[in-house]
Amino acid sequence: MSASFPTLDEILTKQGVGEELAEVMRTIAGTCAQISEMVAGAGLEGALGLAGAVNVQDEEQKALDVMTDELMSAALGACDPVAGLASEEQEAMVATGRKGGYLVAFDPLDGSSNIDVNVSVGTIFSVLPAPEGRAPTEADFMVGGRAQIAAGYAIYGPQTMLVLTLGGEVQGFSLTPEGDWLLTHGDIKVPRATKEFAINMSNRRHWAPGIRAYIDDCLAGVEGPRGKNFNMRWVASMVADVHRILMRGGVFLYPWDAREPDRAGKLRLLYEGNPMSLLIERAGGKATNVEQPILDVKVTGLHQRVAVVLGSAEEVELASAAK
Ligand code: P6P
Repeated sequence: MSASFPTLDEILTKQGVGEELAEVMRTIAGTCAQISEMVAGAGLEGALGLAGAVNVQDEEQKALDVMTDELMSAALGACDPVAGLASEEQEAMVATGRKGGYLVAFDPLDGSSNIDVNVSVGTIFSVLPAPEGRAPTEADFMVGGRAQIAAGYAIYGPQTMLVLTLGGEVQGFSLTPEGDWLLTHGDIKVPRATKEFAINMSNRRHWAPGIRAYIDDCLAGVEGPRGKNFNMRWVASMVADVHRILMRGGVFLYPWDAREPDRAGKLRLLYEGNPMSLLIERAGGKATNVEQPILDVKVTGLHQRVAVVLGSAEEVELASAAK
């Protein structure tokens, strides 16, 4: 282990997060380390491909979706300060039988459609306060993004990293071969300006006019109204796209589109929009659903969808204001 990088444990102690929250973070970090190993070995263990089932999102589950959900659910279910959990892969929340402490909402393996083609995927988590003196209900998860105590993700890529905020700055921890998380990226900040946007261009005909105009202006480059050329990226793995933006700036858009007007977009508010928006805001960026900051969006369901425009503040402001 490198002597120059502090460990996650040392940071949890230094930041005085309290033993209960520290235990929750250690449980999440330890489980993500196990998932990293599981993902890396999937091809060898025959764990690629479909699980033969469909989840609550009506999406075909990958074998690893099921395996990682079971891992996260078991670990958090056995973590004393956790009173309840909600998973992208499960219809209902799970009460652990304990009271007080914390609730954890998570997407155990985001971007799993990339697993079989060896592209980065990740785990996303959101830690909320649990009600005191009683068992939690589904409504206790619907307190809104600004109530989050902690949030973050693990990215399983060329390096495995854990990027999180405990309410203050955004910190990045790298996983060592020995299974330790070392602070390699302290106080991550998103540059206010960027020349890089991330969107699934194949959906252009379905977008609202404002987003279409914003993207067309980016595509017009130096000859257009923006007066500068843009680059485009789309990994189709939110964790990978958000991580790139935290590392070097950029704007990520998964906007509302006309195909399903009753759904705000594809991404889920509780365990994708809210945790990623907390990270981005704490890193000096912005995150909206075009109409308002995502962290202010009223939560009305565990699997509620939300349109997402997040990243470098200058671009989020322009995209959110475009008519
Ligand atoms: P599309 C992965 O399935 C995911 O939920 C996000 O990680 C990602 O940003 C998005 O969907 C990709 O969606 O429509 O481009 O495949």
